[in-house]
Formats: sequence, structure tokens, C-alpha cells
Amino acid sequence: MGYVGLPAAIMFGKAGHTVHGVDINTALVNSINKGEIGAEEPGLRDALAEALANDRLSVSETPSAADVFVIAVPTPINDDHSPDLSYVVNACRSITESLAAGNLVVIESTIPPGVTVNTVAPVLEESGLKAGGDFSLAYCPERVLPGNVMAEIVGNDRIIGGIDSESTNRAAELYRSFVTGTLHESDATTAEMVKLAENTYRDVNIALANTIANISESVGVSAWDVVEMANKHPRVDLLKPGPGVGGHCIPVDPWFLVAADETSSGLIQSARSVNDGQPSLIARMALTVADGVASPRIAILGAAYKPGVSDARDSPTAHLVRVLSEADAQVTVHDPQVKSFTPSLTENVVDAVTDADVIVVMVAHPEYDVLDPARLASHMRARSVIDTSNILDRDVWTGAGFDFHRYAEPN
Ligand code: SAJ
Repeated sequence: MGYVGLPAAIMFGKAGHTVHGVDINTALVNSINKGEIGAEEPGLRDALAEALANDRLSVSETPSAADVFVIAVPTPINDDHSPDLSYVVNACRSITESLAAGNLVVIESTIPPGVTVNTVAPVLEESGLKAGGDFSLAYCPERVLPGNVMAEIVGNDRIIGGIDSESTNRAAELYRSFVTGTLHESDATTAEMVKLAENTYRDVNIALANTIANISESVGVSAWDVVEMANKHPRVDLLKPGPGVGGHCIPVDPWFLVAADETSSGLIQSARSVNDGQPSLIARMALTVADGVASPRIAILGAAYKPGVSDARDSPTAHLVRVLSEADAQVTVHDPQVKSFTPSLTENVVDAVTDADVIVVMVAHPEYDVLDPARLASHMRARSVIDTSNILDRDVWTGAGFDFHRYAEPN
């Protein structure tokens, strides 16, 4: 019942199916049953209230008999970047008791190529039933953008890859009940590769933008201008450079391709290393800007992994904080959207910058577009600011007495 499973359950319910949601997190199960979930994902809370009121959705900690089982659990990576399939395996194992002949099982979790056929099927077969023979099995990767889940879950095209044609047809029929995008039918391993290709495309593209940015900095030109003008070419679409790549998808999924073929994935490994290096680069910039002050005080604005979301897991800011703390800097962190973070967030932006030497704007939250630098300046010990995402107006900030620095732009 996570960020994919709950919206999917609600949509299946809305389409007329009776849905039983399962999660091992008791607190989450209780709050979903009461309709008490955060309002971060637009439209989700109202849709949940409707599903509960119409008796389309019930939630508990244990699976029960069903016609269709949909697995949407996380697939993190281990410290050595190898895929951690334990959640997928445990979730599959948890349904083996309930699995019956004629059922359909669908995996939505992002998984390395071959896992549906080589790992999921054998685990489900511990039920004594045969995949393909007794029950159908398909891979149908989620494709939703956090912050726009309720619209994208319905409107986006989907890839449906069964382990045989009957599995593909049955899964396609199921998703047709609420998806208005086109359903592209394929096989399980191709569908797994498609999902990984999508997210790796973004990671490598962002790494290229970051590389162009770092070279532009050495050459002494603005990377923001370079990217903007390069994108005027009809066949060029560079993504944005920035302080790093966070979240639990884009920095994770490329490693599944590396695990699948280490020899052929040099470009992907290099992109990972470029993007993972960005927060350290910003840390070095902040320490340079602080200009030799012992234990400089650095106020970081933005903890979320990207603009407009409240999710701070694996965010570039978390990495930045680690590097700065190791360098003996004192940091305060502010984020208008994130609820909890380590170190704890300073609630008010003025308190966060009070006595600071440097402000680092890490996330292009809309709230930071409208900061009043003159108001902040009067509370600071020194007046330096670093804009990592090209959102602040240089003239306004220098006008308020700030020593202004923008990542990947000459001063
Ligand atoms: N980022 C940049 N530059 C950019 C775009 C993003 O530095 O031009 C950074 C963001 O700040 C963030 C990270 O990359 O730290 C990832 O952001 P994202 O918006 O690319 O991706 P997610 O993780 O929020 O969601 C993605 C979505 N994938 C695509 O847009 C292709 C979503 O559709 C996927 O379903 C999801 O990953 C997933 O589950 O894999």
C-alpha cells in the first residue's frame, strides 16, 4: 500500500473491482482504513475516502483469496549496489497460501531483467501450482510521477509483459478497466528492460547535463545558457543540471542494469558516479564561498529529493549535509514541504539563516522563488548565497548585498 500500491488499489476499486490492500506496516494499514493519509499526493486522500465509503477497498496485514494479486513493493539496492529482491520475494511468498488455480499475478515493482521468470515464478510455484499452466503471471511496471500520480496512473501508456500470451492478455484486460493510455503488450523480460531503460535514460541524460555543466564551469560559460540553447535544436533534449539525483527510482534502477551485465554497462556506471558526485561538488563550492571561516555556518534550503515533493529519502541534501558535517561546517536545514529529516529541520526560513555565513538553495521549491533576500540578509553573519538550480534572481540578491554564486555559471 505504498506510493504505487495504494493509488493502484483505489483505481482498481473505482473501476468496479473489489480490492483488498495488504501491507506489513500496521500503522499504515490503520491510517488507510481510517482514511487518514497525508495530503502530499494531490487527489489521493479524496479518492481513498471515496473508495472506503463505497466499500471498494479494505486493507489489512494479511493477504486472502482473490482472483488477481498485484505486487507493488519496493526494490532497493544493497550497499554494494546489488538489487535487494527480499521484499518482492517475501510478498510473493506471502500469497502462495492464498493462490489458487485460475488466478492472475501481476508484478508492478521495478525489478532486474529476468526476475519475473527466474525468481518470481519459482517462488509462486512453492504453492504447488504451475506458472503459466495453473495461474497467469505478468510484469506491468508502474509509470507514475510522484506529485502527479492520480493523473498519470490513468493516462500514461503501460507495458504489459506476460510469461505467456494468456498472461499478457489477462493482465491487459485487467489494466484496460481503468487505464486510458495505450497498453503495449510484450513479454515479461522485455517489459522489465523497458522500465529500466526509461529510468536509466533519465539518469544518463541528467549526468550528461551535469557533465556539460561542470565543463562549462571550467570553460567559464553559463551551463544554463548552453543547455537552453542546445535544446532549441529540434532533436536535442538535455535535462537540467543540478545538485544531484535523488529519490528511490532514478538513482537505484540503473544499478539493476549494471547487475545484469557489468561489462556492457560502463556508460551507466559512469553516469551514476557523475550524479552521485554532485552534492560533494556543491559542498566544496559552499566551503570555498565561506572563504576560510573556521566551522562555517551553512543554511541549506531544501531537503526534498526534488522540487514540489515532501519526500526527502536519498535526497542530494542528505549527502550534502554528510559532506559538510565531515568538513566541520555547522548546518541548518529548512524545507517548506518535508516533514521529517536528519538533522531536524528548522521550521522558519529566517531562523534557518540566522547567523549563517552561506545560504545554499538545494531544491527549486516554488517557495524559494519568492524569498526576500533583504529580509534574510539582516539576520546573517556573512552574506553569501549559492543557487544550485538556477531559480534565484542574481540582480535582486546582489542588490540586497549578497555575494551571489550560481552553480555552473561564471561569477
Ligand atoms: N533531476 C535533475 N534534472 C532533471 C530532472 C530531474 O537533476 O532535469 C533530478 C531530480 O531533482 C531528482 C531526480 O533527478 O533528484 C529524479 O527525479 P525525476 O523527476 O526524474 O524522477 P522521480 O524519481 O521523481 O520519478 C521517476 C519518474 N520517471 C520519469 O519521469 C521517467 C516516474 O515516471 C517513474 O515511475 C518513477 O521515477 C519510478 O518509479 O521509477
